[in-house]
Amino acid sequence: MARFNFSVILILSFSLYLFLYPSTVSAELKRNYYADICPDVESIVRKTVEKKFKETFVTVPATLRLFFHDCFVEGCDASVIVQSTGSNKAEKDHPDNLSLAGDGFDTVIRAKQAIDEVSSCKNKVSCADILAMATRDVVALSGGPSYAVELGRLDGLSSTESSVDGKLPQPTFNLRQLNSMFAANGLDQSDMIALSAAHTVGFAHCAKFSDRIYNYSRKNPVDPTINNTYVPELKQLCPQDVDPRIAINMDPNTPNTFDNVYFKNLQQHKGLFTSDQVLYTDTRSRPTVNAWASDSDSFNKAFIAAMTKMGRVGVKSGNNGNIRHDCSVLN
Ligand code: HEM
Ligand SMILES: *[C@@H]1O[C@H](CO)[C@@H](O)[C@H](O)[C@H]1NC(C)=O
Ligand SMILES: *[C@@H]1O[C@H](CO)[C@@H](O)[C@H](O)[C@H]1NC(C)=O
Ligand SMILES: CC(=O)N[C@H]1CO[C@H](CO)[C@@H](O)[C@@H]1O
Repeated sequence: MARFNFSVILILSFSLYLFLYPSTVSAELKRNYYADICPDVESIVRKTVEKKFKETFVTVPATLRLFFHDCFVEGCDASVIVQSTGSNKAEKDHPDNLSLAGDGFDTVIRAKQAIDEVSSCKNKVSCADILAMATRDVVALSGGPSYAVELGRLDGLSSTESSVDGKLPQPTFNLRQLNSMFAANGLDQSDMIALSAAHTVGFAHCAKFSDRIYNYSRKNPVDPTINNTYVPELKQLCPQDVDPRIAINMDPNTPNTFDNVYFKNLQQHKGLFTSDQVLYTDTRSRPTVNAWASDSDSFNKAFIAAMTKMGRVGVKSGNNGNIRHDCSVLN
């Protein structure tokens, strides 16, 4: 009887293991994946990104956010880059993608072109890896840490608008909601806080936070966790009848530098979204915010670790992926 129970437990736990395995473990990535296939790939991508960065700073936030949205929806498989076709609305047409600025897409398309000009590299480097490398490069170009990026992802075989539903965090989220959505991607609270600091660069449309300054609650029209001196500045940049296309800097102090000022802003109650400010307001995450506000080296280390972990989410291999000939079109 005892032995019978034991084997039942073994079988049950093995089935549970098989059930959990695909979502928690991704294909092996490695740093020198293209060493024999396309040895110069990283410098080719970097040159493209540098050129694009000189043309427009938006390259930085656009590429960084694109990578995040790619990884959180169906894994880091460049499915976010696919264009909709007549019959299929792709991920990028979901309302949550709004302001996935064209410059992020363009960066990947241009790098792919440059790579494919080298005959030995042609159609050997995945769009998903190009986006991962370009993201590393934009972070470094804007003053953030540089890191060795893991490679070996394949491109996904599908991209649908409906797959985005419920996969991306909303700017109104509280700590519990943020933690649960990041945990679903294998990322813990520290990773979540480190990655949120991506809001040290880039822009937000007024509608994403205007409730915080005009329509917070019945009793209080203004969110009391916003700095008193910041409220009038925000109201001036985003009047109630503002053109919906207007977007403002998320980091009011150093908007064009990837730095830990994001955390200093939170300490001064200048986080733009509820989901930013809550990291300081909630005492369960505040110690991490304080630590990284005063120590940029430890923030940089945490950011690299979290980006590397995010880059492993839902990676495709074998029959689950391929290498796209055109990043915006499924093969
Ligand atoms: C923690 C939960 C997060 C929420 C709720 C959130 C939400 C948002 C929202 C609402 C915007 C403004 C979009 C617009 O107005 O068009 C934005 C912009 C941005 N987000 Fe996040 N985000 C989160 C995490 C992240 C992460 C993890 C990254 C990257 C690692 C990231 C990178 C960016 C960047 C770079 C921008 C600026 C985009 C641009 O200027 O084109 N965000 N985010
Ligand atoms: C204010 O918020 C409430 C509840 O969220 C909403 O129903 C209402 O339309 C908002 N009003 C304005 C002016 O945005
Ligand atoms: C509000 O911001 C100012 C600087 O603009 C800062 O001196 C002050 O401490 C902040 N107030 C709070 C409550 O964080
Ligand atoms: C860059 C991009 O493709 N943006 C699209 C995001 O989704 C909206 C609709 O929800 C489209 O209008 C945008 O063109």
